[in-house]
Amino acid sequence: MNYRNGYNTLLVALGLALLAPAAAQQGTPAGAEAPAGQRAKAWTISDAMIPMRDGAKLHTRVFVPARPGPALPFLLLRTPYGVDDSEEALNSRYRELAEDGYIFAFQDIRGKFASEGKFEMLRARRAAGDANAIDEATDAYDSIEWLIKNVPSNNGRVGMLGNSYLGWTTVMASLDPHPALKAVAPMASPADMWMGDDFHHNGAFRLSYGFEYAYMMESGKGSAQFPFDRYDTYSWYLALGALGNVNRRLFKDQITSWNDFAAHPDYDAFWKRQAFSAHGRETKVPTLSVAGWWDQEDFYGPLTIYRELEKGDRRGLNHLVVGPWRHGGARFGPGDALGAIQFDSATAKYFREQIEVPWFGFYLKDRGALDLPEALTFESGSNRWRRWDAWPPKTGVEQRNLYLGAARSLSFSASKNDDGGQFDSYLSDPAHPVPYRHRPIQATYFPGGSGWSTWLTEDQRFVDGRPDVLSWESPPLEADLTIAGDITAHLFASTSGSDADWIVKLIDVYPEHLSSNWALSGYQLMVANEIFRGRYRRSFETPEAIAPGAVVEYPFSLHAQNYTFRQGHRLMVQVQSSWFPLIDRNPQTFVRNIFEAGDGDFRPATQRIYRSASHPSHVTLPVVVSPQQ
Ligand code: PG9
Repeated sequence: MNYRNGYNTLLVALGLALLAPAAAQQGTPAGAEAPAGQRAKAWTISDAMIPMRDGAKLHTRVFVPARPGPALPFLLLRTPYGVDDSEEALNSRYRELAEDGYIFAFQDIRGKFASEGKFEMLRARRAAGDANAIDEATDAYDSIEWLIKNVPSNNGRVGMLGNSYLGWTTVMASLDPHPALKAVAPMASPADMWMGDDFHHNGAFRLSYGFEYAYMMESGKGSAQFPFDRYDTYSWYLALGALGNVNRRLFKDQITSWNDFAAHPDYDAFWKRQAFSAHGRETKVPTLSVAGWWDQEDFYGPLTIYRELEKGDRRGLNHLVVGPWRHGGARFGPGDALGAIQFDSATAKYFREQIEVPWFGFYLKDRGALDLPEALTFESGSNRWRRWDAWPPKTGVEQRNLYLGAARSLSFSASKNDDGGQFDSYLSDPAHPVPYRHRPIQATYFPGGSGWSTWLTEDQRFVDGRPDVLSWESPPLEADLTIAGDITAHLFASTSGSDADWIVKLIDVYPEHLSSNWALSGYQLMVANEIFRGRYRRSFETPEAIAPGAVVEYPFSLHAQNYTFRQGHRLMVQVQSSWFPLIDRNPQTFVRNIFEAGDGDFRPATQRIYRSASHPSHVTLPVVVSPQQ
């Protein structure tokens, strides 16, 4: 990928503007003429500084279709990445919606780019009853109020959408909605940064993302890349050593989010306050949560938001769509492939044309009937869309345990053998952590192109042969096997250390002889995965050391999937104890706060994975026994 393409990919992945926004003029009313360079044929573009209730003004760029026509609804996108500043960007990323006829408003959130105020990473909701407080919901409310009063020819209705951070500002707005907010479609919104989204998974710190993103967002008002001195960040992070070196050598306490990571290693009030919760309220704004099965940043988020909103959805306003996408992958391109994996149809285009356009058309323009099931998921492998009346499905699915067996076998029958030797073991050495994707590991959003966005579909054979990665494999399947719903790992493991990370991957192994596509012969495609940090086995709030040598059960979610393992393919489970530098290295010696561990605390440990009758490590699969549609 050349530099320019890589740069565009980076920007698109983030939902960023293609150029820094033109300086906004204070008090410029929407509808005023934009400078000549920005004047567009199809749109009248104007900048406004919209006043919030506390006096801060937020830069907003408004695109009104130039051709006179009926009054139109707004689509509002609130971003920390700089507003879309060109007609071309609008027409490419939001083309289907733009062609359908909307007034678009892109807004820089507080403290970013041309907006006033202070940026706060994922600003927590204001305390109930505090009338003077502000948060993303009040900023959205005040913006909507201003837009419908000041932009001519609007129909008084507003929709919100956006990917990831923009999805989150959308979701926050819908919890305390302005009455004009009639529908939202948050894509890949995070829900809980400690439990399962960008910054941690089950408390294991996402080092490369946390470090690079915090620097990108908080080293200035715009976006900046950390200046790595090398291409392969694996060796850079390894050379960095203990996490305390970040502030000592680099950040000097100036990056707020990094300081928060270090001050709040456990699941304390800081993370709980920030996490998404509908607080038992009735779901009032129609919400279409959009997720990607191979989202490398926020997959936990949209499914959690859907689940939370469902609890208060008395009027059937809450829906879920999951496609075979990477982070934000439904927003652009056809979506017919991800990395080496083909899906036989243009899934992202289908979403934009057949789901998103009708969704907003129905709620904002009173158009048509909405032919949308409760949940719509793309079933990769068989490569077809499935409609569900509940997610996860309540009927037609049977929970079946896939057991790790002797001689690295994998089957649906548990071992009957209970002698003490029923385990496999490996040495996990923090000095040689397992790379999470093949090296060189470019910076996450490296301008020259990065493997980040598709790493979840990488062929796992690149680690299969390592002595510190164990694989268990089934015989070739005699018939297709489809799963739909939540997958759970139940690991029985011991460590010679006093803390440990456990990574479990569920993998589809393609047949060795695949003459229809040699590039996929023997391919190991990760279908589900997750990490569990052993110290949190009893409590996410209060970590505890693990007794060396004790066999401990670790049940944890590998999240949801809808996938068909084809006849002739094999199932595989892989287990390892590091995933670097995606996840920081566990010292494997219990220390109260890993951000304060010294270099000497990092020690090798021998890990045992048990597969006996009394300690039957397994993965529970939601096997479809009678498909709905
Ligand atoms: N995954 C990104 C993010 C969202 C919210 C907080 C931190 C990071 C994003 O793509 O916006």
